[in-house]
Amino acid sequence: MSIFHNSVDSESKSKFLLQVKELFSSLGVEYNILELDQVDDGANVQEVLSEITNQKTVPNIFVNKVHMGGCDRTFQAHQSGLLQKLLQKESTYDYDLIVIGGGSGGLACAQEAAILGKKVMVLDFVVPSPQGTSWGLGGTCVNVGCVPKKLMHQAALLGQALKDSRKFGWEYNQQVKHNWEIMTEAIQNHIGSLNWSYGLSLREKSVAYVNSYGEFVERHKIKATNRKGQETYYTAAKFVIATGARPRYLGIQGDKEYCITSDDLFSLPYCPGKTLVVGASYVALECAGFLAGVGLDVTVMVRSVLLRGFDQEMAEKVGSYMEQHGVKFLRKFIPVMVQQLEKGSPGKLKIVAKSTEGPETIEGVYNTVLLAVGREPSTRKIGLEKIGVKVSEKSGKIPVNDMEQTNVPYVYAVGDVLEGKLELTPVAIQAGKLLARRLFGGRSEKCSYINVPTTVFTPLEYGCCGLSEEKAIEIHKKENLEVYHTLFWPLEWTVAGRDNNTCYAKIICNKVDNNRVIGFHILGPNAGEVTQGFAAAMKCGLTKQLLDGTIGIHPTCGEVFTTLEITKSSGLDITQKGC
Ligand code: FAD
Ligand code: NA7
Repeated sequence: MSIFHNSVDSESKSKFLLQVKELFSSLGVEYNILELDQVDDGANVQEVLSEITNQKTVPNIFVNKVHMGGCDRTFQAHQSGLLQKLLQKESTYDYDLIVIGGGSGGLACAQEAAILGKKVMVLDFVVPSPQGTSWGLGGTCVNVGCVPKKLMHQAALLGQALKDSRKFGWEYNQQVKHNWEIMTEAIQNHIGSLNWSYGLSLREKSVAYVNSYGEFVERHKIKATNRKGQETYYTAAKFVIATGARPRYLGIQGDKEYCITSDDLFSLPYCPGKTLVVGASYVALECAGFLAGVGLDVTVMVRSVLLRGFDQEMAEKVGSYMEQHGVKFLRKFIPVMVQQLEKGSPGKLKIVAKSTEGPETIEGVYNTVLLAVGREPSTRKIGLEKIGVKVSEKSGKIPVNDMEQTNVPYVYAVGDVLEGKLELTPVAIQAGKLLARRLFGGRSEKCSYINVPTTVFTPLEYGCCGLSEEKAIEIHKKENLEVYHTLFWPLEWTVAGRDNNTCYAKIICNKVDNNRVIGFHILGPNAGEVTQGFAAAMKCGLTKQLLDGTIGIHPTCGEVFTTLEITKSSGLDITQKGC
């Protein structure tokens, strides 16, 4: 691509050049700029240019030797798809796009690019866990993440519903117990059907799916190695890295031999029994919650705080509900050794842990030790160094600009591999889809990583959107904020005789911005369902006044947000009276 320009041009003209450069960069196009006022025969070139193109202004742009015009014409051509056609003309690559990783982000991007008429390949390969677990197409969410996690959470909720049901008149005499094998088999069958439908969907869209491990070997070229070790090479004009992340290990004696991670738990062919969960974030607490919910003896070993990064008031409430409902917490301890006492399904493991605050060590015996101590992005063994893609040394994550483009223009990345972004399925999907539309569909929308809602599916669910109270204070200062909150008692819990001062709703408002809601937090049943709608409202600029003017749906949990009156700063009592 060639752009002819004058470096001394007015600010507005330079702005045009900048826009064109940004467009080409976002499309991964390499270009040359000739500053006409900085070369000896610039004036002559300018004259010849105006003769052959009938255009006197700069920037004057050529794409693959075809005259495009100025800034406006280039953008029009991008929108109509003409620019992409011209760019493609000279492509000698096997594919327009190769996506490495067939998970949430990779599949979304590949399918969208194929819908837009591109020749696309996806490589997806699961390296078995140290325990030997592997799975099918679709990535973490479908196989070892959101889907089996939510289904196991549902199994636990049904157990609670069974207890409640007696109060609602259900009579049954059989002894109620949970069968791990039946649950796991049913969930795995459902996952199998999802794997199959992903494969079908790729075929329908003519995306080439290769079940091989992909790694870069040189510019625009990858090596794909299948299960049998056979190697095939493919080239593409553009690449998307969507390789996701895998559970981290502790690096202590016995961890890889004897411990399992979330990669193994959801297809474990036997009930894990008495379980120690190491870690205190998202994954750890969710797993601890449903394991306890299906009747197991569960202990959580916490290094520092619960749910780091989340609102700490909410995190502590999540923990205290779990504690009241049978989960034990060992706070401020880290494991130092895991030893096998007995083989079996499950066997028996001895774990030694030391205090983070002093010399104290403790020991415990468990059937299963589940490590949930964070996730390592799968970026270290995919040849990124061979093509010069920068990776954060510390985190292994890939820094990208606001268009998911790495420092190498023809290489993009989405999902869990991204540095500083959220590790959530809908985020990966949105980023992947919008990236394909920008690259091949003449669109310009970027993925917004702001006000992304999420829910922690602990026994009492925690939904949130926007800032935690700590972060809001850090950014906006305490004096500029008003926090409204209340405890509430879901109607369904009243007859069931369940805790009446446990569910909690809180919003954080920015007083100097029209009382805009900048943090939304709910602890209660169906928190995810409640949070989703309010997240849309926050995208539209929700304020306290708008919430007050919204009529609630009675009787629901969500309606509590339409009647919030008590501010935290008032110190007034928020407990619900009566039982
Ligand atoms: P992935 O979905 O991980 O896909 C990457 C794929 O690439 C994998 O199949 C991998 O095997 C493959 N791959 C890796 N390297 C290569 C290679 N070199 N060649 C070929 N293929 C390769 N998110 C939510 O939004 N809601 C939830 O409730 C939720 N729950 C979760 C629960 C658990 C236990 C976990 C672990 C995660 C959860 N997440 C949840 C997070 C969510 O699963 C991830 O954010 C999402 O899957 C990331 O998508 P991705 O496309 O970046 O990567
Ligand atoms: P996170 O969110 O990275 O949390 C890791 C947890 O593990 C956190 O509680 C850590 O404690 C703890 N941790 C980390 N290292 C250790 C060691 N060495 N010993 C004990 N405890 C440790 O990971 P998750 O797997 O829960 O979730 C990752 C993403 O996957 C999440 O965003 C979801 O979207 C899905 P700390 O607070 O650092 O003391």
